[in-house]
Amino acid sequence: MQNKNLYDLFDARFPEDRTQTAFEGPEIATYSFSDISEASAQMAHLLCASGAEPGDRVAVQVAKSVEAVILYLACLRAGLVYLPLNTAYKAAEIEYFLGDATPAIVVCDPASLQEIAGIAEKTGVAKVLTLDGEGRGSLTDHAKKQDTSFETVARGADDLAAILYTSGTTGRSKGAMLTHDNLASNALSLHRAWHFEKGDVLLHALPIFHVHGLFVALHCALLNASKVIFLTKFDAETVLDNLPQSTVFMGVPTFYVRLLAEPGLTKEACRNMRLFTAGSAPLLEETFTAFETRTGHVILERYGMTEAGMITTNPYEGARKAGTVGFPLDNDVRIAGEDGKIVKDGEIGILEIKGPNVFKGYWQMPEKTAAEFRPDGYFITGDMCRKGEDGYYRIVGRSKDLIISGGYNVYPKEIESFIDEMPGVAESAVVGRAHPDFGEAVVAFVVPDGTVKSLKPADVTAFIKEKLSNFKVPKQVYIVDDLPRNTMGKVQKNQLRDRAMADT
Ligand code: MCA
Ligand code: AMP
Repeated sequence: MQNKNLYDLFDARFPEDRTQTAFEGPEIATYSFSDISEASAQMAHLLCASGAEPGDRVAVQVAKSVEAVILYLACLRAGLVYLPLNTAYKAAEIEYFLGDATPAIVVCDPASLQEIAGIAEKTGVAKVLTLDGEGRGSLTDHAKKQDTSFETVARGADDLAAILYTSGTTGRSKGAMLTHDNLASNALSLHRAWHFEKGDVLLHALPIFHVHGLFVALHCALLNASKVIFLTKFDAETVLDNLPQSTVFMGVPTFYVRLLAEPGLTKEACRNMRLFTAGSAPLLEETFTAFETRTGHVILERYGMTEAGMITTNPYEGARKAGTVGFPLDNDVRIAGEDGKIVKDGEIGILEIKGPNVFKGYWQMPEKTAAEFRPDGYFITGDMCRKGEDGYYRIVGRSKDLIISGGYNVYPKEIESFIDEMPGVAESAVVGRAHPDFGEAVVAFVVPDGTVKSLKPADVTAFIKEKLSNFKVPKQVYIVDDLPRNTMGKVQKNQLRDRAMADT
């Protein structure tokens, strides 16, 4: 077997002088490339000594820190499958992920140790380790005692490197299985497409439990042996303070909306910048234009999804067009109708893709996997797309019932099912409404069943907040007598969206 371990690809590109800085930032210590390789070796030893064997999953729900990045690299080195979890997830959500993925180890914040240990016991996870936002916890305490060299475990191209859960339009979340080759091929494509060059400094403000912050941003920097200015969270002022020392910045549209609200966003602040990229949700044309006017920089919008990494990108050289996602990266794309028939150029259809970046399938869900692939191997993205006469692809909507709020995906079905279980509720419908900061906001329409006296919007919000992640909590709840339905009995979500919009 030819070794395709992704870590080895990074390691081969680390600078000859490993004392060079890999990570630094206003809230963190400075880490050299040798710090990264030694600490990841120590953690890899610890994970193995804790009983994990190649192919085992390591579930991780921790605050953003360089140690969390090192943990990811340690998992790659030990041939383990990294399973990052959004820090917003609450106990019930975590229980599902642990039960489904059956990891050998779970790493959590020390503050949630008691709760996670309880869930781990219930779901049969053998080992729980802790890591806080400052890099402290039993993980690093024990790792420090381990050897600083580790022979990276050989992996085949098709072996799993990570599982990332994506919510589903129906039923529970699905774990997208990503192989070493999926991640490596996409990272190399982006590194090339975005012209990463010697001396680039990446300003990193994204969370590291999703594809955008973990793979798109970090992989480009690691492949380039670039210094990363690593911010522990997005804060517009901190980003502006660090822009003059940076050359590349990647963000979701909300980041750009918030940066534009800062008077400090000027051409001068961006004087050393080479590239701003945006994605995870549609970038509004007004944001694109305002950013260019203020900074002189044209944001490069790209499009992707958890199951495939990045799929298309606007060109680095050549026109970057607002409202478009550019051209396919190193994957084949086609636009087809629901029936699978390819539509004519210029017509709207669903984007289908095939290539080395496309995932291996959903973890232990062969039927769901099969349902999302065409017989000839194309994956059905569920995104409505149109190829313009200029050859640029445009994402014009979604065939899947999905809301993207500040770059986080929210599936209405999950929230509706949850609200429907609330005492006093007959049924509910959840839709997205345009939101100036988050792009889209979650809004719920709730029909009471009359068993609870005067059910209020705040009751519904409180009920959801207790059990589901904050970003899934509706920004507005309407209590209504009934839901509009068509003759087939299907809820008319467009009418609900119009009603919610009329209120803004
Ligand atoms: C926080 N809140 C949100 C969101 N984030 N509500 C809706 N949508 C959100 N995205 C809640 C908070 O919990 C809080 O609720 C209230 O809204 C206000 O929070 P605020 O302080 O404004 O939020 P924040 O902490 O500043 O976070 C906003 C953020 C963050 C920085 C935009 O959401 C973020 O980092 N988003 C990036 C997501 C991302 O990386 N997506 C990539 C996925 P309360 O007041 O009740 O506490 S990868 C992907 O999509 C594909 C592959 C791709 O193409 O990249
Ligand atoms: P996720 O499931 O978190 O990987 O989110 C992937 C989804 O985000 C895609 O299927 C698209 O619907 C959406 N998305 C990502 N980038 C863009 C973009 N540039 N424009 C429009 N939608 C996007």
